[in-house]
Amino acid sequence: MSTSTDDTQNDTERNMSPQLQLKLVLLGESAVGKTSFLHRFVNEDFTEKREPTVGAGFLTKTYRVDDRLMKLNCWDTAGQERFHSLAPMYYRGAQAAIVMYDVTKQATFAKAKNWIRELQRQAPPHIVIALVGNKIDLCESISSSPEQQQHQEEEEGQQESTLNDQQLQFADHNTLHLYVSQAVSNPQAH
Ligand SMILES: Nc1nc2c(ncn2[C@@H]2O[C@H](COP(=O)(O)OP(=O)(O)OP(=O)(O)O)[C@@H](O)[C@H]2O)c(=O)[nH]1
Ligand SMILES: [Mg+2]
Repeated sequence: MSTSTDDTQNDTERNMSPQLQLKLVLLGESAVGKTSFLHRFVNEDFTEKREPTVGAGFLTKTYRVDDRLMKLNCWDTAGQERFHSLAPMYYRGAQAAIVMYDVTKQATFAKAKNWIRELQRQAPPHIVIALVGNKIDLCESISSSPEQQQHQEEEEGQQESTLNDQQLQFADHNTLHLYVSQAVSNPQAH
């Protein structure tokens, strides 16, 4: 499968209307990296200092799958609590959801679990949910330096080096796709 963004697609693709459109919504605690992940995915870039999203953002990505064009309409929600009540507007009618947490902050995983429960109660019944632990690059830098790891643990509490048993069991129990990602340098969740 080859992919192309709206900015880079060639003239032929530009003149073809997509044969399938999918709605994707991103949910998760503020600052876990939703907007960064989406910009990495769509535009293949990363901005160090990004302002928190207000309301929601919208980006599209067009895929070519064999002879068909598929357009992904991505709604990037704001994670700050004051925007929580807007979320149903964005997951209504969605075929897919990415629920994101920060692998270095356990509290953001608790928030992700709440989003999953809300989706299970209120989103379309056949929605495909992916649970994504972002900022895996921070785990790699932690494990490369024990002194730095100890310093960060003291500052931020217990660090998670990678996916822990609780996260794996929760994903398994809820039959969720579970991935890790790093918006900082890698376009693919892996
Ligand atoms: N090291 C590292 N930093 C990241 C990564 N992804 C995002 N960040 C940083 O984390 C901060 C928050 O990222 P955002 O993408 O704005 O987070 P958000 O989830 O969209 O936040 P809200 O819009 O408030 O919901 C920014 O300073 C990013 O540069 C990552 O994979 N690794
Ligand atoms: Mg954002």
